[in-house]
Amino acid sequence: MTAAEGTGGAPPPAAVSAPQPAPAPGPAGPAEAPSPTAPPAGGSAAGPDRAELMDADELRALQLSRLQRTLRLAYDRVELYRRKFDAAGVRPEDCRSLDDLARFPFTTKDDLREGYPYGMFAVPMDRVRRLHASSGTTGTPTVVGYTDADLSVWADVVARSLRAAGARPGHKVHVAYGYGLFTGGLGAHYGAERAGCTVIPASGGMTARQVRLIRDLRPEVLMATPSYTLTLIDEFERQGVDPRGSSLRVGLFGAEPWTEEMRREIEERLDVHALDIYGLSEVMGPGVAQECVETKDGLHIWEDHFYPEVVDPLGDGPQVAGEDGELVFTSLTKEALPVVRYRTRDLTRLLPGTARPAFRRMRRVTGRCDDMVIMRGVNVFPSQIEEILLRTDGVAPHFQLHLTRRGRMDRMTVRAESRPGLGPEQRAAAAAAVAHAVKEGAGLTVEVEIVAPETLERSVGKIRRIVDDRAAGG
Ligand code: DLL
Repeated sequence: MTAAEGTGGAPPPAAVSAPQPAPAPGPAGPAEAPSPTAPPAGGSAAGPDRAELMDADELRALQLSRLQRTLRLAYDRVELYRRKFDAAGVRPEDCRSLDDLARFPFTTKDDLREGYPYGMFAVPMDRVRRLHASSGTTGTPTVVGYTDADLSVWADVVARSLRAAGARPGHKVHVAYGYGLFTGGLGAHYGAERAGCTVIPASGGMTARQVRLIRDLRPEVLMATPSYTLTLIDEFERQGVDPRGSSLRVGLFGAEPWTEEMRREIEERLDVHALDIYGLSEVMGPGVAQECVETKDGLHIWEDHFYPEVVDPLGDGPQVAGEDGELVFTSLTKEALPVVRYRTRDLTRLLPGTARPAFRRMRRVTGRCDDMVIMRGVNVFPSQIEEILLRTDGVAPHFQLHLTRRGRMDRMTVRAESRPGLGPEQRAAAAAAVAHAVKEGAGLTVEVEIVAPETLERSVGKIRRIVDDRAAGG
């Protein structure tokens, strides 16, 4: 379904229209206020908030004052920042324009790990109201903290994201992001409440029950990873129910890379507007950036809270203007865990704003620097393989990339499921077509196995696309 088309059936009220006008900011304008993204006085949870109505100059001025405050907070309260700023020969007062930020040192996940668990916190623990943590599958976990004000800003930006996606007060939001230390579930939850919606806190897993809940409780909005959404769609079909007939109209999908081809697949099979939501726990959680339903052209970054840069992923080098690179964020309002030039490892590019003109957009994240597989000198991202698979007849969007090593030779096997009802010959033909397209498109020779439907591992949360057995040698 494109933005221009209807939602099919009887659409819920204003589920896909642009945000409704809200009263202009009061005489105090967009100056600092206790909750700067709350709806303007007299406004409603349905309309854009104060910051969304700013023009670019107003936004830049607000960003600079917030940036100066953040740098000061980081320097005064967090030893690691003080050390790094001193080593780089910069002080908070050296930041007189937004461009001056480039003089400050980057922060990495390793810095957060070094400070584990609370070393990077800028407030006393009695002001920290909640903790979240990364899973720590790749080393020491990282812990992030939020003050009351941080939690309120987070709810505001997720509420703003929901509105941008077309959700309205009174809509029911089925949250299938995991609840717990992962920021997805609770982040979505409080944002949906802030937006005046009714939350269904389903969390991940128990898929058959989730489908039952969706059928019975009739939510208009789904928040889930794109891969889990596919699992839900398959379950609808397994139960003999047409997912297109569900009450769902809009989905906010994120927490993992996905492609335009996957958007098309979800929109066709579920009859929803499938929109991208981005975020990361170190910077906040979901709601750092959101795609608008009326344009579907990448994600507007909520720049009044998160200042973006894109830099050369391979070095500390200068910004790659207007080009793909590594996304870097500086928090502008966070209290408990301010981050200065945090390197996300996510690859994207910055674009001018469209549906929210003052806010820059980021193109959808195609992958993380860490997810890039280098095979015989060729770089390839799982998202490139996803695009190819979804363009191949008979191939379902469930796949895994299996890496092995024989001698000194790396090999990749693409394992993908066939669509139901595909015979052995058609599967072999599909495998050959995929291998050919990967060779043509990515320059890589791979083996392709098209396996029976329902044989690959299903995701409940973030999907694991790469199984790397190269160290095991087999
Ligand atoms: O995944 C927060 C989140 C929850 C975002 C729900 C959206 C929806 P982390 O677990 O810290 O936080 O993982 C952050 O996930 O650096 C990206 O690599 C990836 N990621 C998040 N959103 C997207 C997206 C949450 N829309 C990491 N597209 C990030 C691609 C995404 N990758």
